[in-house]
Amino acid sequence: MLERLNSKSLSHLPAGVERPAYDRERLTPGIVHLGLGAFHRAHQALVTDLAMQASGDLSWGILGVSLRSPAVRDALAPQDGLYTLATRDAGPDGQPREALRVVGSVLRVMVAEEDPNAVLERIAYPQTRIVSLTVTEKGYCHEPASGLLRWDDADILHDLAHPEAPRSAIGMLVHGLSLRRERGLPPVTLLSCDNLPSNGDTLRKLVLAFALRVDPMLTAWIDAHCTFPNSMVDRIVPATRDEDRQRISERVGFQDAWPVVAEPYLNWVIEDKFAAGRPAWDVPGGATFVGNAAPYERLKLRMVNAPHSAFAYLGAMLGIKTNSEAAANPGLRRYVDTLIRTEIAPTLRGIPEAGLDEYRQRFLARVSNPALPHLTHQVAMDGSQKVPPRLLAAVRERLRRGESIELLALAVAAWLHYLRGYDETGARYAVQDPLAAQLARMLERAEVAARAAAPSQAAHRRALVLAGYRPVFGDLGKKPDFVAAMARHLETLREHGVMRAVQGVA
Ligand code: CS2
Repeated sequence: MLERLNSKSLSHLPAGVERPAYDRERLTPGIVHLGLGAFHRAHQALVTDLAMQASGDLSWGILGVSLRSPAVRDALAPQDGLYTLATRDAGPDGQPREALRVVGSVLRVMVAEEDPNAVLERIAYPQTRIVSLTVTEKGYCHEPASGLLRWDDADILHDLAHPEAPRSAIGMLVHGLSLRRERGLPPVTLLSCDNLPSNGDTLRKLVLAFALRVDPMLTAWIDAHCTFPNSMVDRIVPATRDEDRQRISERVGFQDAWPVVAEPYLNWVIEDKFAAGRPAWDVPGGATFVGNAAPYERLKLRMVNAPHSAFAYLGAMLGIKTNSEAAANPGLRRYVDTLIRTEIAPTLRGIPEAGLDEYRQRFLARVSNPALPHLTHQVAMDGSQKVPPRLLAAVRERLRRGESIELLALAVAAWLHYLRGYDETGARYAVQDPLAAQLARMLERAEVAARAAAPSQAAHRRALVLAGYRPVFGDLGKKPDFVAAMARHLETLREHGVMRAVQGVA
């Protein structure tokens, strides 16, 4: 039985394992991070660790917050916040290779549900200068189609009524900022690192909308003093499996209850708009600062996330477990490659064709990484939040220009088809989505409408109901070309399956 990884282990790690070269005893907290999942620990926590090591400025320790689950806290508390980041790919011989670094930037993990007040106090702590977030798309409690805060969301309603014990990230930020203002403390930077278009601007709008219901003076203070840089993060980070825990612990020589596994590629682009300073994140292997991150986000959502979702839905329907297996299926790969070249890349005006081509090839190589089992169902989850920014934004633009949406529409139809909850092998799975109940009702209504229609009209009626679901599709349900494409693709998927559907378009 291996000893548990903790501060004392650092000087006993095997030679090949990188570790923080600074004195962790001297670390002080500067960042509160909401959503301490694998994604954060594979980028921001790592780059903060590298930045503190390179600059010697140890005032950027991270106080991590898990919103609900105590699991990460329970894993990392006995480890003094330490964990291993393993970056994996296949070497030239095709065999997996893996580089390890024990990351030292996380000081402590808190669980908001257990003690929301402790989180508010930390946001309102004098030394806190950045509050960052990776709470996934659904964590913003906004309607995907319109970007507006969902005032009917149970957590948002709760947080308006209970300022002392918020549950949502938005409630936590606003009530924490309110305390800062009351105490006369300086403003902070609110940094979203989630996969949303203009994530900083989106967060700003949601925070200001909520704050307006709390106190108009607070809204004015936040607006005048806090900053919300947009950022884009690109790194594939699958969920950690037990075999990763075991292999990594053995290699590190200490038991690590929750290491994180990622691809070697990392691209983090941030707008340099910080209200109260920032770590020297622009270290080698770290972030790039730019004036405007929106074009990078658009590029990434469309050239990485859209095809990722396409592989995930179509692959999952074929009963394929991982994205790399989906990308190895010649029919799926041809379809996704054609989708990127003919319908996605042309929407990214202003970027040279050669650059887009390189981006496409790199994405296909990354998703094919055989040493990184990333489950199709992991990428497939939360489709109601992911499909609008990844696929529907491009659909809208192309329709406006009178351009074909045939391939994009197949990826959207694949999501709707996925919602049925069983694949082509007959295996059932749970649809994980914050709007799962509403989506299930929508599917039911669509089937009722299809059954009530004449046989030649059934597919169209079904598509009308589905595309009419406004929280996801907005006004697209009123576009005849879109509804017709949904009807056609859904019919092929239902009657003939995924392979016929992809062969029909690419
Ligand atoms: C994936 C992303 O789970 C998903 O929806 O598409 O998490 C993807 O791996 C990252 O955005 C890559 O940067």
